[in-house]
Formats: sequence, structure tokens, C-alpha cells
Amino acid sequence: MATRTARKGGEPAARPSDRLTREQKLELYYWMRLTRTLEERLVALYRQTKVVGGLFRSLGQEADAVGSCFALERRDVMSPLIRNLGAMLVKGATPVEVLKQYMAKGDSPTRGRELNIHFGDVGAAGATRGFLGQISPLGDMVPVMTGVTLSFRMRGEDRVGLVYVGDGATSTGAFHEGINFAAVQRCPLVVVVENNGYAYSTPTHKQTLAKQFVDKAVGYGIPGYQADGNDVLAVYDVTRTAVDAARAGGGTQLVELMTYRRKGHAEHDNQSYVPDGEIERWAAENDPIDRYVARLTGELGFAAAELAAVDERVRREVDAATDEAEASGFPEPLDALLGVYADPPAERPLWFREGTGGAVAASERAADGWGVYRADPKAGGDA
Ligand SMILES: Cc1ncc(C[n+]2csc(CCOP(=O)(O)OP(=O)(O)O)c2C)c(N)n1
Ligand SMILES: [Mg+2]
Repeated sequence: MATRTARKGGEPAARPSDRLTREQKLELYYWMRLTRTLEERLVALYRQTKVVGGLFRSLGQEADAVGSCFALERRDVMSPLIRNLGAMLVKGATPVEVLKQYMAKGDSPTRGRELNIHFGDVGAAGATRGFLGQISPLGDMVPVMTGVTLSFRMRGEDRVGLVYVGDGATSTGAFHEGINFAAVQRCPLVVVVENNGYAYSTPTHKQTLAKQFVDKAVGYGIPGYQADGNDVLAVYDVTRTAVDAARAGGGTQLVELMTYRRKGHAEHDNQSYVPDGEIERWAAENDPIDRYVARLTGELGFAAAELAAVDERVRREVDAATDEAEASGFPEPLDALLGVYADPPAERPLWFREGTGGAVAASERAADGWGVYRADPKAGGDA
């Protein structure tokens, strides 16, 4: 299948962003500003040693995270990475949850057990916000999301999954196995490759000879799209096109977003490996928020005062969330035991075999759980 690249400009009325309302266009600005202000607050707290672990920034990548997640519905499921705070906020994570999580507070989503934003809220369509707690091994969320979206397809649910991977993560076996299996199974999965130029200290050209990641779609036989990841409307357009295609039965889609990581891997990284002037050039010429502000106040006709009101709202919300997070206590030692052991499974065991009546089903006792084998089905006793 041919790789398709989003064409630039000159296509009036064909872009999904043309259908966004004025309020939605302002909302995109709100989410990007909230992401940046919240991260700036986290940096201040980190320097006061109130953030107890690492701190990962998405400075310069806010349009990529916000514009792509804005293409999803509430019932859809999204799997974020460390640089997708914006996507988590769009999907319903709150600043106070994020602050408490980073500060390891006792009433944070993981009760102080995780330093980062490794928490999720996922379940039945509509009942939860639909974001998965990320796991750290690079690329591994691709096969996980392949499984999630395979269940959507098998159950006939009108839901799409979106998984973010970095340029570095595409060089793992998990990425390859996951996207290949999703493609073959025609899973409604959108794989977003965030090409931000670096994987820790390794520049992209030192970990792949591929000229661009969108080319990899050809090898998996799936549609591929590419967009300027620092143009929030272009990001929305390309992701919305991929999400719509996946929802309509078009199977797995790959989206490459071109962006740049302006901070180090985490706050402790001094970026000594970055060529002189590179960061400054991206900051001066290609900041996603500056670019969107220029567009909003230019061709889209927003008044500067409307944007200032959003900035003020964000400042108030981040201040209130900080006060609340600072006031809450640390976990008690015994809290470490809570939630460690799984609750009884929410699904009936072997739900996918119900009604099939196969020989295997007859040999397993669905009520007892996975892999319980009954040697003689007629005897009815234990194996
Ligand atoms: C399998 C694996 N190898 C190494 C690491 C350590 N590690 C964590 S993030 C990272 C770099 C990730 O780069 P990229 O995928 O480009 O994402 P970015 O940080 O640029 O968003 C590395 C090497 C890991 N978590 N998992
Ligand atoms: Mg990267």
C-alpha cells in the first residue's frame, strides 16, 4: 500500500480542522498553555526538591501531544509516554493528579508509589477517561495497545486506540511485533511516532538509516501519514484522518509527527551532546505555542485579550492545584500494600469462547479461570 503524506496547504474545506468551532480552536490553545504552565510549575517544585523523582519535559512538543489527542473521543483509549502530558490533560487527567503524582503524595493516583505519570483510568466505554498507565520499556505499549484494540474489534465496539512511541522506541522488537500483529489483525489502532530528533543522547540518524519513519508504514502494509508536529492544526488534521480511517474499519494507521525535544531527556540532563545553537534556533523559530498564537490572532481573528484570559485561567488553575497538592500528606508505610494484589477479574473467564462450543471449551472449566484443564469432561471432577 502506498505511503500517503499529508499534503501541505491549498486544500480548502478538505481539512478536519476546518470543522472545529471557534471554541474548540481556543480550547487547543488552552490545553497547550496548561501543559507548558504546569510543567514550568513542576520545574519550580523540582528545584525545591518537592518532586521526588525525575521530571520529564515536553517543551516544544505541546502541539504534538494536544493536537493528536484532540482527535479522539472519550470512549477511545490512549496510551501516553513521558512527553505526552498534554495528551493526558486533553483526555481528562487533572493538574492536581499530576502534581500529587510527581510529588509522591499519599492520595496521588498511585499513592506515592510511582515517581512519574504512570497512572491510568481505563475500562468500559464512557465510564472512564480512557488513558492507560504507561510502562517504561520502550515500544512495549504497542503490543499492549494491539491487544486493547483487538478486543474492541472482537467485541464490535466502536472504539479506537492511539499509542505514542518515540523515534528511539521504533528500533525495538516490541514496536515491530506489535505494529505488525495489529496490521495483520486490522486492529483499530493509530500508532503515533513522535520524531523529536533524539532518544536520550542519541540523534535519530545514529539509530536508524530510514530517512523518515512514515516510510516504515509501507513495510507493514498500512497507511502512513506525516505532519509538522509543531503546527497544532496540522497535527489534528493528520491524526483525525487516521483515527477516522481506523474507526471506519481501515485497520492500523501510522502517523509521524516531526518535532524537536528542547529539553534534555529529563531535568537532570545537561544536553552537552546537542550541537551549539540548535535548541535556540528551534525556540526562536519553531515554538508551537508562539506559532499558534500568531495564527489565532492573525488569520483566525482572535483578540489578544481572549488569549490573555486563557493564560489567566491557566495560572489560577495551576496555582489552586499546587496549593491542594502541597497540602496533602505523604503515604503511610502500610499504604505500600494497598492495590498490590489484583482484585477478582472484572471479565468472565474465557468470555471470548462463550457460545462457541468447541472441544477446547468443553475441556476447560470457564468458571474456574484460565488454563484449568479437566481431563475427563464427563467425569466432572478435578483434573
Ligand atoms: C527497552 C528500553 N531500552 C532503554 C530504555 C531507557 N530509555 C528510556 S527513555 C529512552 C529514550 C527514548 O527515546 P524516544 O523513544 O525517542 O522518546 P523521547 O524520550 O524522545 O520522547 C531510553 C533509552 C527503556 N526504557 N526501555
Ligand atoms: Mg525521541
